[in-house]
Amino acid sequence: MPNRFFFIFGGQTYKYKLMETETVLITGALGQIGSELAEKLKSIHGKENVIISDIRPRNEVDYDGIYEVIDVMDADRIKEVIEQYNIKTVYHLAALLSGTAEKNPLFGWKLNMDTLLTFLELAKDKVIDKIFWPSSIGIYGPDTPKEMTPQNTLKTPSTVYGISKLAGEYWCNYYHQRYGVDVRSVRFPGLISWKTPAGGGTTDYAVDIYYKALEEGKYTSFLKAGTYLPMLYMDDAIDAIMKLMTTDGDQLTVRTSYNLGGLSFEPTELAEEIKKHIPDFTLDFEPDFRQAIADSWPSSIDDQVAQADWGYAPQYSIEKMTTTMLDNLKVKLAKN
Ligand code: AKB
Repeated sequence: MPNRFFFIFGGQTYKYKLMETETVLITGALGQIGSELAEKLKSIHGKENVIISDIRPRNEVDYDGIYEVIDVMDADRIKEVIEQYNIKTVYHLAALLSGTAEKNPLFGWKLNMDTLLTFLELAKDKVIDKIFWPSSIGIYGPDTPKEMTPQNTLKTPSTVYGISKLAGEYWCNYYHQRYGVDVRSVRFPGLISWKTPAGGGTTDYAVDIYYKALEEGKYTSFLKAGTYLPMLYMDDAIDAIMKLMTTDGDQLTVRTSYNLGGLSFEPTELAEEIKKHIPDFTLDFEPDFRQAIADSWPSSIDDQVAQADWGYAPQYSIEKMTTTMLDNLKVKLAKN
């Protein structure tokens, strides 16, 4: 039987159902989200029940637990691993992000789309029970209201990443409506964390800046001053995944993907926070192709639906995030 406990926010009490122990698979697990989600899931399901996968050979991977090499384009290999471990829930994180996908649009589309369909088909055929799949603020485009972008509004993505995430959202909804597939999703903003560097996104500057602040005392941003984007600290992102995945399915009113807000800042504001810790830190700007992507995205997000349906409640401010990033990175960089 699953455990239950209660949490309170905004004066309301929410039931937070802990997961029954089960065997789970994470794809793209060596990435920014996967490396932290794996630790969280191990603490819930036990090390022996969390299978992480990525494309790198085992001997190049420093991980305490079960690791399987999976090329997510290989549907037979995915099925083999799922059957071998009797996996019931999949966190399908493998994807090309906005910057990388623009360099190879057709491959970006194929990787992001074909692999999602592989898991949706497995759920339709009842091989697996449940899927988590991240969407992104990249689904929005220049026609979208920029401030406090609502859950349902105009979406005209201008990147292949955004197109693939938007199509993926509609596929999730389709498989849920037509076949009853339990697939759940959130639209992540830029994610900030210290354990694993970000890889290939438009929001990556907000992670890179901390490394360079500590290593060199200066940073050259690939986005201009004044480029406000929605951002979220990783602990809040992992908490959101766990809350969404442990909510009773009948409480979920959105089966495309939930808007997630959190923080909204631009490079100069982040630099000012860093200067409180490293007074000589300097920031300059050399915008590249990612500026156009950032300009097409919202600057802040309205996430009232996620709050109402499953109690989304991020905790990190820009101040708390900056202190946490710098304290942890100092230790990490000293070890390297
Ligand atoms: C990216 O910048 O591509 C990602 C995202 C916002 O989905 N971090």
